[in-house]
Amino acid sequence: DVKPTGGCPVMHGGNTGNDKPVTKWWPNALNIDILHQHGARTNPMDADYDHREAVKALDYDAVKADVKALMVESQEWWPADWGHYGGLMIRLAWHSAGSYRMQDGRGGAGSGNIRFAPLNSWPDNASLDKARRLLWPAKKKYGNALSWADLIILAGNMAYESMGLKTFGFSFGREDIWAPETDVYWGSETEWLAPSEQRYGDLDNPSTMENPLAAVHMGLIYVNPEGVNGQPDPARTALHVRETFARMAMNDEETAALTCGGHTVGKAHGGVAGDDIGVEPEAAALEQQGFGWANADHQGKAANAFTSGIEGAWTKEPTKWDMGYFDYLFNYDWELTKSPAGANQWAPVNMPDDQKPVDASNPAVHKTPMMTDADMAMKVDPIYNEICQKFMADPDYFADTFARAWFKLTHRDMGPKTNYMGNDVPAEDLIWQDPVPAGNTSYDVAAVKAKIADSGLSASDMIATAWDSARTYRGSDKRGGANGARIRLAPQKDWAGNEPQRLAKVLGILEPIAAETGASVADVIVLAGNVGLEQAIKAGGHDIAVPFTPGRGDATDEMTDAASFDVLEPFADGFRNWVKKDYAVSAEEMLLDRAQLMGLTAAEMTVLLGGMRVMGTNHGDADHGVFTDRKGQLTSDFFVNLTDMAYSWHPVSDGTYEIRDRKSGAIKFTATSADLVFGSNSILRAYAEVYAQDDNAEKFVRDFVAAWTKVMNADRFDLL
Ligand code: HEB
Repeated sequence: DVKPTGGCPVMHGGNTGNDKPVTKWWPNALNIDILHQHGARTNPMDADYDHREAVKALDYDAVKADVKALMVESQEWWPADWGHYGGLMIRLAWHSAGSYRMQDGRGGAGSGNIRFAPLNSWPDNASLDKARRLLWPAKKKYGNALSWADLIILAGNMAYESMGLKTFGFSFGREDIWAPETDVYWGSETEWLAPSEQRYGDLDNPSTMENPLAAVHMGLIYVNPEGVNGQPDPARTALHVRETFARMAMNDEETAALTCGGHTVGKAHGGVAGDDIGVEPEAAALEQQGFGWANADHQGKAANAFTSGIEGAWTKEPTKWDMGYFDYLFNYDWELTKSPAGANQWAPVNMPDDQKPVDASNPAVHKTPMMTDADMAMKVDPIYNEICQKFMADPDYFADTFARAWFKLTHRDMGPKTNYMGNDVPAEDLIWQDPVPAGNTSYDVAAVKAKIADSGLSASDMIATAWDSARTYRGSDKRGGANGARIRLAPQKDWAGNEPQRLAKVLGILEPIAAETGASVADVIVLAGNVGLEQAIKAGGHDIAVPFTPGRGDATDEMTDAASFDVLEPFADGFRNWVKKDYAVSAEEMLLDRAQLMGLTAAEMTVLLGGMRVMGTNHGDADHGVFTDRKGQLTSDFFVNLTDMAYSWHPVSDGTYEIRDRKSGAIKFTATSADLVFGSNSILRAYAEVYAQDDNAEKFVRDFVAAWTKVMNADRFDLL
């Protein structure tokens, strides 16, 4: 009779907690799991569930009416300020969208990630758990077709509509995830709201904030409302507002519009001591049922809620879209004070009682309004001040600028307009949508292929160019990709990763073919890649066709916000064995990051990399990782040689490796870490073995073609 040891009467067979992942012993191992999130195992929908089809069946007007109605249905368990949940819902939508950062496109409202850790428990998201619970009846009623991601943004829009702003538009179509995102780097701090120094090179130079982060502290959406590290100084805060908003793609005017228009409604909550606000949702006791920040002193009164610790409204009528924010900010002097909860905030000097807003629970009492340090920045900073003057002189201009910036904020990560759904989709093309005109589909694909094959271009030139044109795609905000052929425009045509000289040569041959045949350049680039690939497949002794779907369009310079494409520049491309320069992050980590953004699985990443190597598509035609004696043929040689014990592997001084014949000691191949990681990492090695096996030589080619086609079509939302 075997008894469990350790005194515990119950066997702990499963590793059911979160504190001891099996890989914790090797913190430097690659986190391959980021490639396998959100699959069929987490998604509870039927296997054939098609979210876009479901959304099409939604009664948009009924949903909007219901969401609008609930704004003013105050619930006793969390009463609405002034009987209107608008402010709270707008903050929910803003914080949901505001985690977006343009450097890697991660974060943002597109996936409903605010339901999960860590975002659901960030200190900055206090009380937003209540907002989502208030929306539950609408979610419950409309079901699958109304994703949380859509509902949260829609609630922000309906809040504004209900308070008198004409919004610019709304799109349905965001699809929810069902587990926390594990790929997003939110910072390395181990403490909430750790001092900002931990993520800046120099706190006085906001551009030194660690990339791709876009918030001044761990657990905040943007800046500290009390000032840099909590020290009030509006001029200094302004510089950080500018940087954090720029990192989410907002210019000065958009930033001022959003801040002023955001704080035109609602209030901050800190009228009671915050000592027992309670723990965040992920840490809360079972009986809290997913709520955090329990607010023990709340006593069912709106005015007793504690959220940020700052207290007060920004305007006289906080449930109305009006010019009240500017009236207060610019018609009064403001002095530094403390909220009842002890937070730094600004108070108006000599504001008569009857000019003040009333208490959120008791209309008989007037309450002093406030400005945060970030609001004061709108007045103190000369650039923001000038923009505010323009807004004050022209309220319609302010409303329109705000509405457009709000639409951009809440839709920026949805990709091209073809993804938009519903009856409020704006007709206007917006430059940040990276518009691409519809392409021709009625040309003779076989004839174009024949012309390409006769053009004299090498297979490797064609494959590399198609790859370069497609590899910019990132699922995080659905930007980049081959559609539009922006590889022939600035800035992409000059990126070092695109080998500008060779690119110009290849385009000089492909562009006339497009002009002659009526195919878009974008299609011809991809088709040429397919032609090259089919040649390499044939040379390798297989007969497998590469699928192609015509219809890509060609964007122009006018359709391209060139500066906003800088963030899509690859600093490394493991698939073409290239790094722009030496980085603190390893080549294999950059490869993994890119593969995740492209939406590849580990097997797809593996098969693509191994296939690209032997076809001779390395950047600059470098030899590293070309583990074959028959370069140019699509074979599984990379994996066969990688796993062959006839060789030994040796680091050399420049950070590369030599692969030597064990017996003779002769150097057979050279490699980078982005090659050898497929032999050293136990998970990647498992995939490498699959493709090295004798029985999988043909599967290798099939899988390569499937993964290649996935990359070429990653941005073909027009086919959905
Ligand atoms: Fe905001 C609220 C801060 C931006 C919208 N804000 C709030 C608060 C704070 C803040 C502190 C309070 C909370 C509580 O409840 O307590 N913000 C802030 C900052 C910034 C901002 C710092 C940067 C500058 N906002 C913003 C934006 C927006 C907003 C952009 C939109 C658009 N907010 C908002 C609202 C509110 C707030 C609506 C209210 C809420 C309620 O009512 O509940």
